[in-house]
Amino acid sequence: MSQTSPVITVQQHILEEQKRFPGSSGEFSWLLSGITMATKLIQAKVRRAGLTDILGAQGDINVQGEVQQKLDIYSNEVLIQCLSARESIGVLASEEDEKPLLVHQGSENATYAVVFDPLDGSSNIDVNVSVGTTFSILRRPEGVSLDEPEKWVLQPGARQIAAGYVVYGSSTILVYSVGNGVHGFTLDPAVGAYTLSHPNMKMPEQGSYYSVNEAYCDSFPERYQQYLARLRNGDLGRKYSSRYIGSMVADVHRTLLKGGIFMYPPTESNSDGKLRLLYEANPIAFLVEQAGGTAIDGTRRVLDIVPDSIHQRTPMVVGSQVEVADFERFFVGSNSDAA
Ligand code: AHM
Ligand code: MG
Repeated sequence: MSQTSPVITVQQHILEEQKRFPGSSGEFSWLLSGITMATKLIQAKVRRAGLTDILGAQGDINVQGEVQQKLDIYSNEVLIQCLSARESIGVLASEEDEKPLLVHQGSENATYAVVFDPLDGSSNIDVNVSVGTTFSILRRPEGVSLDEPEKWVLQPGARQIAAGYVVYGSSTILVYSVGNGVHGFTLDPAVGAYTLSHPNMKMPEQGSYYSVNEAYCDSFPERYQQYLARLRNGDLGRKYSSRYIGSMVADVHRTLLKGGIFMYPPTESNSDGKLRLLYEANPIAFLVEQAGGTAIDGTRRVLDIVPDSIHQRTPMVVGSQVEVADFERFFVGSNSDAA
């Protein structure tokens, strides 16, 4: 950024974006400010992990069957506290909670559901590796009442009206879209403001990294194994290098900036992969498409999947156009898709 560039905070940006919606009342920007506030509180705790008694497992197992870290629980509570005070929000659905929460301020007229993974990659917390938060915003479907919270969130990702993530990495960055491009804001810790640093992010058409947990390669369906061999062999016109952090948000953020492909395929023990459709795959797919990339579940567009349960998982293949198109083209007609 040159010294003469104007400083644009995320709040200013959201207000500008909102002008595109005629008659908008400001409640949507108020909602997003709840997310920015919560993620600032989470990042403050993440930055002090190790100094405070916040590292390690809480001892409980969450609805996904995974050990909850103390920071998972803290992040979940902070998001719920910051968002349940926004009267436009009726439903909150978290990866950490078994059922969607009908927030008590939700008036009859509440319009939005917010779906989130409060702390993605939390098994990496204890070793100072980047973690993140993902969020997705949906409008309450026509005719659905306040006592049917599941129906608020069981919608295909194509209906998201906004989505984003925050990476708590070497700096804290918030990346979001309301369907008008993807924009990144780096948190300036000196003033506590998210400031526009990556306007209108576009994925390169092709990258040179692939990102997948290769330790599971033998249990991927054959087409994934063959595709990885194509990347390694230079069949896409270049030799690929591998990068895998094990925090989806951080792996996807790199893929968004540098191009390439991120995959979490089906495995023998997990025929739908590991990542959750509502909390992880949908917001990421929304952002990747907005940035010019592609997101599929191996065969279908992620955003077209109609969910039937709130914690359902999906395989994920997301990335630059060239890599994902090759995956699709090379395997058209392949009958080796079974996990
Ligand atoms: P989490 O939401 O419980 O943290 O799990 C999701 C994480 C992703 O961030 C990451 O891509 C994946 O789990 C890593 O899983 P694996 O260790 O099987 O590669
Ligand atoms: Mg997660």
